[in-house]
Amino acid sequence: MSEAATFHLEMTRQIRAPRERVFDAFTDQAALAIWHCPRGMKVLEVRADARVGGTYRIVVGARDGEQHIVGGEYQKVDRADFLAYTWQWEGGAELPPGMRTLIEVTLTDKDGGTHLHMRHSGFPDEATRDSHVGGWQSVFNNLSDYVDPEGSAGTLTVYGDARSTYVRTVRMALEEKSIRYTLNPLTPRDDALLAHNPFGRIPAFSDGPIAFYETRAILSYVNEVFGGPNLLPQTGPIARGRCEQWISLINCHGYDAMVRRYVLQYVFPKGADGQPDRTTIDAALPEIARQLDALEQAYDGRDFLVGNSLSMADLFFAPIVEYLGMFPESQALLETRPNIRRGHAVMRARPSYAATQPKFE
Ligand SMILES: N[C@@H](CCC(=O)N[C@@H](CS)C(=O)NCC(=O)O)C(=O)O
Repeated sequence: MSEAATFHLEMTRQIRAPRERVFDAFTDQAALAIWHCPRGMKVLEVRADARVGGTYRIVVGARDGEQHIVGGEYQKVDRADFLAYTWQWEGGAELPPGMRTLIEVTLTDKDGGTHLHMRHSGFPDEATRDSHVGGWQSVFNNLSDYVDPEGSAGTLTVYGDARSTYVRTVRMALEEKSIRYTLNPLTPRDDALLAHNPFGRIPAFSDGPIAFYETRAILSYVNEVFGGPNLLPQTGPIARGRCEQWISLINCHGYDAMVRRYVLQYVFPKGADGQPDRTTIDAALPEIARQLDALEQAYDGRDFLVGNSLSMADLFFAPIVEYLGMFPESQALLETRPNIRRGHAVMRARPSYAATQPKFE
């Protein structure tokens, strides 16, 4: 190893699986083929002879077709406590050509599961070391999904009250992609939420240590790293731009008028005698009508807001339309907008809609 190579990174992870199972996931070829790559990539080839002096080679494919190839030699294999192996990228894109780094994995029993400590040493500089952090976090998310009896529900959490339209948008996206997750029903008033979103809004989202807030950002990540249907239009830049336009309209104006200044006035009435505040509602209605007009035209005889298949735009809009269908003035606005009603009927029929139906006590 190079003398100048003095930088290392250390990572820990609590994994809900027995130590033997975690250890074997590191050494078993078939297991490595399933988990040993960052989210959104695929292990294309793997060969592993996990004995001292044995070697391994893993070929990882990215979505864009690029391949990343890593290999090395096992230096210590103590089942199920400790594993050390060299790590060398072929091609030299991630590390200077030929540079070998060392990985040491220590497993201990903790809290009924396994505490994983990984030390990756031998980096030539801080920047190269730091460029490996996100990759390892993502790889260990895959490891956790693989060994945790809950699968990805042990790794992925959506934070937020199921009645929130934005929370439902994220949950529907995960359902559309058939991804298991855990819902932690924090409300915007929960102090605990601030640890996940400093602005106190829901939803927030975490994939192990990788965390996001803002619904569009969460969807971007989910769409890119998980398989299943692509939630962005695949028919070119005009369709993708249009999808972003409808999402932005909803985020910047639609939610404010339709939900905050209309629906929530009925749900949490703040007017005289506990009645909804008429002034706020009456001011919101013309804006809602204009927004619905634009969205009505977007369907243009089709079932979805953009093109002929579901996109993120539909996932943002559907939970709001559900609420608009519950109150008198918005019901009347929907009556005269048949495209929105037809689009919503199509959304209502989707399993992702039923699976995320909020309960009202
Ligand atoms: N821009 C945020 C908006 C999220 C948002 O406003 N969520 C609502 C619930 S649907 C909320 O947290 N409201 C509480 C508040 O405004 O204090 C996103 O896209 O996630």
